[in-house]
Amino acid sequence: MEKNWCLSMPKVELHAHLNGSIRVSTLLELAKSLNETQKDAIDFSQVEHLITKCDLTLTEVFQLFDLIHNVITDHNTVTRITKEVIEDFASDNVVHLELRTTPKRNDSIGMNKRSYVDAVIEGLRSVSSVDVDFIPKTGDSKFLTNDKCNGNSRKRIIFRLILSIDRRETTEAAMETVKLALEMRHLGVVGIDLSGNPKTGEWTTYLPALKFAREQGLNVTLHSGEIRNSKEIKNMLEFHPQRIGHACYFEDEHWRKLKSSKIPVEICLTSNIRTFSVASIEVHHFAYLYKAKHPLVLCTDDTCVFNTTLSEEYKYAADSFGLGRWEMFELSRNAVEYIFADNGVKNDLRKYFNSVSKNME
Ligand code: 6MZ
Repeated sequence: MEKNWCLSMPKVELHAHLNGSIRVSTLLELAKSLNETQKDAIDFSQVEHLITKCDLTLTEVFQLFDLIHNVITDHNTVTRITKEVIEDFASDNVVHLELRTTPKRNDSIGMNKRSYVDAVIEGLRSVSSVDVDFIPKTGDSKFLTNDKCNGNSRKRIIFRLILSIDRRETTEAAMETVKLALEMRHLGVVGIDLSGNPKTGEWTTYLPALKFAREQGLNVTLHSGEIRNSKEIKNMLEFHPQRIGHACYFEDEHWRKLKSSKIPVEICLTSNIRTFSVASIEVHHFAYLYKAKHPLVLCTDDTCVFNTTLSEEYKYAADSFGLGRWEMFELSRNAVEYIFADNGVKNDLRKYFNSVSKNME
């Protein structure tokens, strides 16, 4: 499959972590300058080493996240990386982006979860090269399909935010994130994600916050089965989230339950292969779920950490599983059905995909 064709196809990104999607050049620039001003604050050679390493174990991935978090510590930097990440996804022809991030505290500079998310919102407000729609409106949205807005030349992207609970957090911290998401719904926060090192923490710790999120009408997506943990996968499926991320170590009983519940799966091919969560692309569960017509969506996970783009993920799928242009386009178009939004936004996206479909065969 030609790279340029995958680039030109409109795409929907539903599983991307903000700090894992930082521009490589920005990460290196910030790490270098931190290393120059405070030598002990960061090991620059370690950042360079991990960022250029082809395959990273999950342990190394989480070491890299710790290094990234050592660099992204203040509001201005959070704002900057958000702006750049949105611009990068828009350049890749992503027309709907649900970005997720873990609200963080940094007491030394007065950062709390709320001010962290405010800095993210500031970042998306500051994007100027692309038109960004992030305030949910009731009724029909015509953001992508209304040609009168700005002529045809400027790119447009619908942006929504998902707040992540890190598996290192306590029940109280998880609850604080859910309450924050509820307060910020009018600013485009649409859901809650559970992520973080899968070797850390217990399902029961986050369950009260996840239940509360769902009771209050927030969408929930869970990282599930990145490592072998049969009991947790079972519990997660019983919780019935709106979407599931990864699903690598699912066993027969989990597949049965997943398929009967029709929970859409966010598939991150490069991430799964690079972290050895799936032994090889030939045995990746994408093929199994695709053949079964189970709802799924291709995603990047962390464009910086895994050195990928959504176009490259589509090309990887097409080349690995022998799919043609029309099948790729349909895969991309179907993702619209799994976004965390009401019919107003979905209809806009459906119409948009229909309008470009004739160029996609
Ligand atoms: C689990 C992951 C992840 O939230 O600081 N994260 N959690 N599995 C993965 N697959 C490799 N990739 C990213 O973005 C970085 C954070 O996202 C989660 C981790 O908690 C990581 O610290 P934010 O913007």
